[in-house]
Formats: sequence, C-alpha cells, structure tokens
Amino acid sequence: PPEVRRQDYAPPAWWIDTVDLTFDLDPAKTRVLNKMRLRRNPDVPVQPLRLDGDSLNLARVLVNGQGASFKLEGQQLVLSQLPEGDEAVELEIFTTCQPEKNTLLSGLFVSQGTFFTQCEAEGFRRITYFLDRPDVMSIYSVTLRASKAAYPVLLSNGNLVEQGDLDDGRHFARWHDPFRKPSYLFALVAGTLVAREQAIRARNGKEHLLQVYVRPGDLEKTEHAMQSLIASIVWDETRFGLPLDLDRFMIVATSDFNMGAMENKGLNIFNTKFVLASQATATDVDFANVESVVGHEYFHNWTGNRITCRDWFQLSLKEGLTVFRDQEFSMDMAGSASARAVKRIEDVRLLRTVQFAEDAGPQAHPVRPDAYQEINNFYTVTIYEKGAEVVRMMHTLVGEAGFQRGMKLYFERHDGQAVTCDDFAQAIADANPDSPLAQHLEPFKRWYSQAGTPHVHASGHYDSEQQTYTLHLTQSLTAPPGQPDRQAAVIPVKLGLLQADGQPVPLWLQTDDGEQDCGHEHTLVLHQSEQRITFGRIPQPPVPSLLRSFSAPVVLHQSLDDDALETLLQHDSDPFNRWEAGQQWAQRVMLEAIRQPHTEATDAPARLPERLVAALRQILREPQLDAAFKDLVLTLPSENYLAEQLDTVDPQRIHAVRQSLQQQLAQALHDDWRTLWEQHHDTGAYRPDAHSSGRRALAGKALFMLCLHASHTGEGIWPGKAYQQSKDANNMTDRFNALLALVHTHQPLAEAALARFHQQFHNEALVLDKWFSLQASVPDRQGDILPAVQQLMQHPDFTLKNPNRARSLIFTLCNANPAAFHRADGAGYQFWADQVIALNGLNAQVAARLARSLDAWRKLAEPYRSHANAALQRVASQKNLSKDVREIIEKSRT
Ligand code: HT7
Ligand code: ZN
Repeated sequence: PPEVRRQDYAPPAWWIDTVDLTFDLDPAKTRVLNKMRLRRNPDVPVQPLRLDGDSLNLARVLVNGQGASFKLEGQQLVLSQLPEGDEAVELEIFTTCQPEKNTLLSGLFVSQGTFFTQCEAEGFRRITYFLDRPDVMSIYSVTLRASKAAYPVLLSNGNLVEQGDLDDGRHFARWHDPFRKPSYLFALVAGTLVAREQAIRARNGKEHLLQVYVRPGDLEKTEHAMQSLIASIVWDETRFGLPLDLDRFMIVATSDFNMGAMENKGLNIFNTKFVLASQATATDVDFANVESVVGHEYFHNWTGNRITCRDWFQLSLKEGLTVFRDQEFSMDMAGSASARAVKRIEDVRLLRTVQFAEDAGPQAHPVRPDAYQEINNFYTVTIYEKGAEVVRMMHTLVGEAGFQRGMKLYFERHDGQAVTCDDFAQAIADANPDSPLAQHLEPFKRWYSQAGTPHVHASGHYDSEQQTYTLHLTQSLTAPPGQPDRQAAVIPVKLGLLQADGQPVPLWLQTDDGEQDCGHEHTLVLHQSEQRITFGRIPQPPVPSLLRSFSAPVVLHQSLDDDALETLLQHDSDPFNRWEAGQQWAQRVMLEAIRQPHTEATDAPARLPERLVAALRQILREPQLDAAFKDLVLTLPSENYLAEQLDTVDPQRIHAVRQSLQQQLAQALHDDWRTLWEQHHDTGAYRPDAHSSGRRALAGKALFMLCLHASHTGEGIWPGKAYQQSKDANNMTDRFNALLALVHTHQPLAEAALARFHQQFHNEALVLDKWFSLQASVPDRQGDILPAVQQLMQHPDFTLKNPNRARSLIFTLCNANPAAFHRADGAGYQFWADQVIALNGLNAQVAARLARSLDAWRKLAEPYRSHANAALQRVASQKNLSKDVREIIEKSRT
C-alpha cells in the first residue's frame, strides 16, 4: 500500500463552506443526501475536485441542480468539469451505505440497535463523498429521519433547530452546528436512549444544558460521568480560562467502540467503559478513568476542535496537549501533593513500560511522524503519552504562568484554524521570549522529529577541598541503522541534592559571574551532548536526586549504591524520586538474578536483600505517607518493564524471578501485611476519591500478599477472608480485589468465587469483561493459562465482535501476561496469529492493535524467537490482510 508522506502536504484545491446532510436511517440501507457549497481555493492552481469515499454506493451526482459528469477513480469521486471561476458551486451527492454490516465500527454503524458514527480519522468518507481531511472546515446542518418507535432519540452536533413527525411512523430532527469543523468531528446518534440532564450556569452567566445519554437501565450509572463533566468545565474555565462555547453538550455511551471515546463537537461518543460507573459495578480505577476520559474529551473542545490539526501528521498537536491537560486535571482533582505524585508515577509507569518499548522497537516513530500507510495505526502511546511529555517539558521550561501566556497567544493566533505542532511551540516560545524554551526552540523541536528515547548518563564528583560537587551529564540517542544521526535534545533535568542523613542541601550554583542561590531545587537545561554543572558550599559528599518528577522522557543512567538509594527512598522531598529509588533498587536485584547462570528458566532464582526489605518495611510503617503511594512503592517492576531493560529476553526466567521475589515480600513482610489489611480494609461509606481509593488499593495488596503467603503454607484463614470479601463487599473494588487475590494465588476457593461472581454479574457487560480479563491474567503455572483462555473463548458470553470483550480476554493474555503468552512450545504465538487473522476480517483496527503483541520478537531468546517468527510469517502470508494489519506486520518483520 502507498505511503502518505508529511512532506507531500498540499493545501486543498477546494474549500467546502457549508454541508447539508439528510439521513434516512435504516440499518440495512441508509440513504444519505449530501448538499455542499464549495469554492476553489484561490491559492492553488485549478484542478479537478477529488472527493474521498470508502465502501459507498453512489446513486446520483448533481452540480448546481443539474446532472453532471464524474468518474470513480479507485475510491475517489472525481469531478473534472466544474466551473473554473471563483463562484460557489452547489454539489448534491446521493449515496447509500449498510450500517448493520459495518463491523469495522468506523463511519456509520449499529450497536445494540442504535446508530452511531465514528469519523476520526477517515470514517466520514464511509458516510458520504467528501474532502475528508482535517484542514477543510465547514458549517454543518443535519437532518435525521428514522422510525420513531425504533429510534426515538435523534442527535447530531450543535443545536436542535426543528423536530417533528413524518408519515409512516417516521420522525425527523434537524441540527445546526454554529462552529466550522473538519469532517472527523461530525457525529450522529439515533436510537432508544435516556439521558441524565443538568443545566449549569457558567461564570459569564451563560446557561448550558449537559446531557449524558445511555441505554434505559444504565441511567443510575451516569452520576459520576455527569459530575466529571461539570468538574471538567469548571477546571478548564479556572485553570485555562477556556469556557464552554456551546448551548448543549452531549455525551452518548456505546458498548461497541474501537477506542475510549471521541470528541465530536458537542456530541462526544464514549465507550460505555468510560461513562458507566456505580459502586456495585465499577472499581476505583474505573471511576478515575471515567473522570480522566470525560475530561480528555471535553478539553478537546478547545485543544483539537476550536484549533485542529492541519494534517494527521500533526495528530499530537491535539492529542499530546490534551493528554497533558487531562493529566493535570486528574492531578488537580486528586488534591494533595502526594496524590498528585501518585498520578504522576502511574503516568510515568505507562510511558516507560509501553512508550519506551514502542520507541525502541520496529514501530518507533517521531511524535510528529514522517510517513504512514494507515493513519489508524498512529494513535499510539508515542503520539499521546510522549506527546504529552513534550508539552510538559515546555511547561517546565516556561513555568505555569508562562505556559498560560503561551496558550493565550496560541488561541489569539489560531482560533478557528487547522495548524501544526510548530505553530504551537512557536506560540508558547513567543509568549516567553526570555525562557530557555525560546532560547533553544529549534533544538527543542527535535522532540517532534526524532524517534527514540534519549539516554542520559550522570556522574558526580565531590571535591572535599573546594567543597564543590560537579555533575557531569551526557546524552545520546542512537538512530536505527540507515537513519541519519540523532542530534542533541533539549532536556530539562530537575534536580536536588541530599545529605547522607536525607536533609536537603542548599544549592549554590557556580556560574561565570559568581554564585547563584537556587534554593533546594534547580532545573538544568541539558542541550548539548555533554554538560557540567558545579555547586559550591557543599560540606559532605551529597546524594544526587536527578530528573525529579520525571522532568523529561529519557532513560537516566547513574550508579547509585545501596546507601544512596536508601537515602532517596526514605528522605527525598520529591515523592517521584522516592518511588524511583525503590524501583531502581528492586530492578537491580531482579536483573542480576535474571542474568545469573541457570539451567532451567524456572530455577530457584533471586534472593531479596534484607536491607531492601527493611527499607520497604519502613515505608509501609511511615504514618504520614499516603496508602496509594505505599502501594506503588511495594509494587515490583512489571515483567514487561524488566524485559524492556534486557537485550535478550527469556520471559519464563523473568517470570520466575519476579514471582520468587513477590513470594519473599509476602513472607518477609507478613506481619506488616496483616496490620495494613486490618488498618485499611474498612474504608466506610464508599467514595471513589483519591484518599479512600488509595486505602482500598493498599488493603487489596495486603490481602493478595496474605493469600500468596497462604498458598505456600497451606493456611486457610486469609483465603477464607478473601472469599468472604468477594461475596460481601459493598463495592466492586474490594470485591474484585478479593477475587483477584484468590484467583491469582491459585486458591482452592477461586473456582467457587469465580462462579459466584459470574452468576451475580452476568447481565453487566463491563463486569463480565473484568471476569474474563482476570482469568486471562492469572500467573502461569506450567502452561495452564492458554488452555483456560481457549476454553473461555467458547463461553456463551464471549464474542470477538465486541472490542471490549476481545480485549478483555485476548489482549490481556497476549499483552499483559507474558509468561502465559511466551510459551516454549510456541502455542501462545499460534493462538495470537489465529486471533489476528480472525479479527482482521471483522475489525481491522482492533486486529492491528493485537498485531503489535509481537513487536519485540527479535529480542526474544530461543526457542521463543523462532516460534514468534513463524507466527508472524503465517499472518503475513494471509491473502486478505487489511492495510492496517499489513503495515504493522511488515514493520515487525523488517
Ligand atoms: N480523538 C479520538 C481518537 C480516535 C478514536 C476514538 C474512537 C474510535 C476510533 C478512533 N480513532 C481515533 C480519541 C481521543 O483521543 O480523544
Ligand atoms: Zn484525544
């Protein structure tokens, strides 16, 4: 398939000023009349009009009311004989499509009897012929006509201007969106839905109607989504000065959806997973995700919708910025400094486990890619999470007030436009001319153009005579073979120094002009491949705390001994680096054990050093620390993260080492786990706030550890308590944590608990997803999990057609359970290939996501590597491979 290249961007030859769409909705055959007013773009030489289409049946084309000649070239509709002047042309196009056959869930589709659309990135062309590109922005009017009994609710973007009955039991609704928008933000919904409604008055006195639409029966699960929407509106107004610009803002939930949610103007469409939440059915993590995704989509209204992307290479312009904004929103909502740190740790964990792996593998691409075959494959952690880190670094370099000045300038310059990542960076820098960002803008923008994760090496030298401490930092970023050398990035390194007893050291920076008082923290801007920085008045060798709050998306190498790590873990004023010290320590122990000579991968491997146990115990016993923070510190680096640190990966070995250390933590801290459970398991009336969620998380971890210990001693008290809790808990978090403790530690009671859980929740789709996912994530013992998953695929509640269900079982096994997936007999990879092939025929976007499970196959040790290669080859040799899957597999194999 041909590649689309960033360099080939050319402005459109035509503009579409207005679009008037009429839909006759029918699942088998929907008729679409598209009336457009177009005019030539005077800045572009005269050329034919080429409209994008995909899977459409064309019935008729009229130009200014007359039949017109046209050609179909591939999927495009080409009109070559349009008037050459600059006057407007009215074009009418009649097409039909088949929503009920649309299993790709892009364009117009039916989910549980309701019509939905998904147009980003290129779904609108599956609804009608159009200039389906984000820089063509139009005013839309939409008329929906459908059976009133089957589709009582008819929604589209903007304001409802008219509605009424038609003949034959049909009715209509007419919508008008006052904002110009690109086609990817178009949406319609039609079906039997009910809404939670709330009228709000904004700061400027304007009234708005907020609605959350769901299927009848789900209304009681919408309170949290509504509260999250209101909180998002208030937050964007307060922190960014950005008000809601619409009279009506609607959210609609669907259970069949390829991604999390979609920010269509005024009519956001959501995966039910990110709308529905009740104490009985949703965990604390679900509640937090609803808040964050509702926030994310709402924040797009300005960063994405009011200012959109010039082309899809600029995707991170809206996604990186909006993820940054939703991360900040969640942190502000969490409240305390330590709750903010917990959110930051969670975000960094995702970045380092998934994005760093992407950046080091065959699908690596810059935050602003240079080429793609299928744009849907580029909704990646690099575009989203690394893109957010790039925005965060800008924020660090200009400060909060400077960032707000930059955002203001960005909107002054570009409101209503389709722009580039350069335009954004320029606005932030221009609003802060004296900042290090403005000073280093061009090299800073290498974050947009260079793929890969920079490595920073740090070493310190203490001069006892001069009482100085000099930090020496170098950076490197290796390009894959055949690509041009990478140039130095601009890396903000937030740092502090600690005395051996943990006290913060005052920082006197030595400069050419003398000394500069930096308080206790300094941000060094590393912009060369090598830099030195010296601090004076240092009475003893200090412990460096570098890259505080993970101030740049880099891999930091420094050789800290156990003393230094312990000082940081116990005393650093930066909670992120406290956590990081514990992780580094545990990681070092685990990597050493993994690399130790062994005959079998599962040979009894690692020993947890007593000193690390004692340090962790001290963390658990520190009364001022947040429970959520303790839970994170006591979570060992994941198997996937450990694999990322190794050049050759033996997944079974990693699993054996991690399991062994986990077991030792369970045993060595047994008394503490018991005390923690006793102190934290009763959180009173359920509230999903950060504080009580943290308490439940720590109680859950304690219960798990106690059951894990019991699984080795044969003792039955804790499994008994867990069983009880899995039956009687008053909320899903506690219930699910108890079930997980039983199932993941292979308790005899697990089967009964699982059966009970299924019986209780068999009518709750999102809870059933958890039930499937839990079983696919059980730590493997002698290859028992793959057959269990294969059996679960035969379960009457399983279907490959529903993306959430497919993800809950198949993706969990292939992406989140390395020891069950990477089997020495290669059966995991064969299963993966079967599922990629099956999904390819149903939903290419979901299939392409699954196709990425073997991204890192070249790093695998034998026999895994050969088996993986064979599975990849089998997928590659399929005849009807979608371009989505083909692009992924081709890249994996090169
Ligand atoms: N902007 C959206 C990205 C998206 C999407 C959403 C749902 C289904 C298919 C999709 N393709 C692309 C989601 C977001 O980032 O907010
Ligand atoms: Zn987004």
